[in-house]
Amino acid sequence: MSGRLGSETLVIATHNAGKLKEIGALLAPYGINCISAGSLGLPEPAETGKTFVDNALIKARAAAESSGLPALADDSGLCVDALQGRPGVYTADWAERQWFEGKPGRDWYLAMGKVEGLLAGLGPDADRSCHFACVLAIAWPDGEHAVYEGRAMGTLTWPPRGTMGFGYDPVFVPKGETRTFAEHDPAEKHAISHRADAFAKLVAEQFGA
Ligand code: ITT
Repeated sequence: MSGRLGSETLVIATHNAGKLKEIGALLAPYGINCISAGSLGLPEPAETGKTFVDNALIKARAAAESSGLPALADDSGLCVDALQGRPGVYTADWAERQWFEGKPGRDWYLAMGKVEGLLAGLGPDADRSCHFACVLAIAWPDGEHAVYEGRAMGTLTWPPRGTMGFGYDPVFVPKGETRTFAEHDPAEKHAISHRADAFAKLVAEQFGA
C-alpha cells in the first residue's frame, strides 16, 4: 500500500520517552498531528512476538484498535553478532531490574553490563560487531498496515560514553565513527540511526518524499 498517512491524528504507540522524542523530531517536518499512547492512557500490550515486525505490529494494532486512530509503533533492539543476534527482540527485557535485583523498572547500565559480560566471557578477541534494528509499523483502525525496517551497523565499546540519546546509545559506536551514539547530538544521530533509516522508507512510501 502507499500514501495513506494524512490529516488524521497519528497515535505514537510507544511508552519509551527516548523513542517518543526521536519519532516526534522525525515526523515534525511533515506537519502531522501526533499524540502519544501514554497521554491517551492506552495500555502497553504484551510483546509476545518472536520478531521485531511481529512486536511492532502488535503495538501498532493495539493502539489503533483502542484509539480508533492510525497508530505508529516502533520495535527495535541491539543485535550482537558474537551473541547470535541477542539481545535482539529482548533488548528492553535485558534491562529489567527484576532480572538482576528483583525490583520493578529498567536499568540500562546493568543491561549494557550484561552484554559486555557475555562478550568478555568470549575472550579478548571477541567480535564486537553489532547493529541496531528498528521496525516502524503503522496500523489503521480498519486493519490495514504498513511496515518499514531500518538498521545502523556498528561496534560495541566499553566503558559507556556520552549522555545523549537513550538505552544502549553509550556503548554503540556507529560504523565509520569513533564517538558513541550518546556522544552524537540528536540531529547527528537522526542522520544515521536505524530509526531514521526505517523512517526514510516510511516517508518515501507515505509521502512520496
Ligand atoms: P515501547 O515498546 O513502548 O515502544 P520499549 O522500550 O519497550 O518501548 P522495545 O520493546 O522496542 O521498546 O525495546 C527496544 C529497546 O532497544 C529499547 O528499550 C532501547 O533500550 C533499545 N533501543 C532501541 N533503539 C535504541 C536507540 O536508538 N538507542 C539506544 N537504545 C535503543
